[in-house]
Amino acid sequence: TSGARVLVTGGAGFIGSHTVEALLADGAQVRVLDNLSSGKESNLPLGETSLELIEGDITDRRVVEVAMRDVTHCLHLAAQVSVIRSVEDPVHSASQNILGPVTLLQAAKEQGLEKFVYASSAAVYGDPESLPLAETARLAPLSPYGLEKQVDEQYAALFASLHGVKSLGMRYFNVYGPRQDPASPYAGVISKFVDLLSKNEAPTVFGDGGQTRDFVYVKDVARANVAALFSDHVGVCNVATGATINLLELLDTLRDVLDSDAQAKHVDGRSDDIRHSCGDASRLKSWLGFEPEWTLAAGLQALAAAS
Ligand code: UD2
Repeated sequence: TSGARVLVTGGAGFIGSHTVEALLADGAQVRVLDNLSSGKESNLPLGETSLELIEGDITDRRVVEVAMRDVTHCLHLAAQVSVIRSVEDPVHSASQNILGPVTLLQAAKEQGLEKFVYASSAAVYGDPESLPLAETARLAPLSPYGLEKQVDEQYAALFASLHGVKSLGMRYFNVYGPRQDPASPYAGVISKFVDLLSKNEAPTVFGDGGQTRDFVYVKDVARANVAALFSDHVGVCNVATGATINLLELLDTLRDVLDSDAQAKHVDGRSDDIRHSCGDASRLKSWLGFEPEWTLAAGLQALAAAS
């Protein structure tokens, strides 16, 4: 990593800011491009001399050209991150989540980057036919957001064959950890439950709570991103643990961690909800030599301590 000059778009956001910290700790020079629509300056150690912040939008070609100057690697995370908003305003979502990556890929080609790593999502799979989900599974996204990520993967593959841009798309499963704002449009169930239980308020469970998810701690995701930037592997890769927990078990664990006895309210299930999700993590391990360091219990403890 030393000698690397890395552009991180969305670096002031949840996954981005943890990855910026990991890159700085490894000795990289980091430039963040963020429009601060959901990211925050306070997420970044802005006093560090190896860190620079450019405030601007990924769909602005001139801004992206300037941000890409002298860069050797790029991690593209900036996006319209809300699945719900992608349904309500698919035009804005496509502009950020399709034109954004295309703008970055074109700049990556012109800059001759060593590696372009970008955020995809488990949302590309839709409702799984069988579990765990390997990267070869059928893609059937259920939202504009998921479709945008699928299109991004196709653009990245095309830029590889047309122009030799080396890229790796990271299909994140359910990421949790500090700095995921419980009030934000992309807040996951863990940040909401931690927020409510720590105030001793009742969380809401959609449906019977038997839904299962593959939760990945954000510091592990940050390590996977760094490994991806400096690996020769190209294509797509799940970022998952291969293990799952259901919502009722999650609530039990959280009650222990937070010393709360708040009972959940059950309401009707979300019509768009997926029952079970679990990622096959074998490619993550074989390609990136990656094993999660954070058990769910340890991650929840750390999140509770930071909240
Ligand atoms: C995740 C991703 C989303 C997309 C999608 C693709 C997060 C935050 N979201 O959505 O971006 O990639 O996967 O499949 O990682 N729930 C409750 N009560 C609440 C909130 C949620 O019961 O207050 C349930 C919800 O119905 C679902 C589960 O918890 O069964 C997880 O919900 P989520 O919103 O954290 O994430 P998910 O898997 O829908």
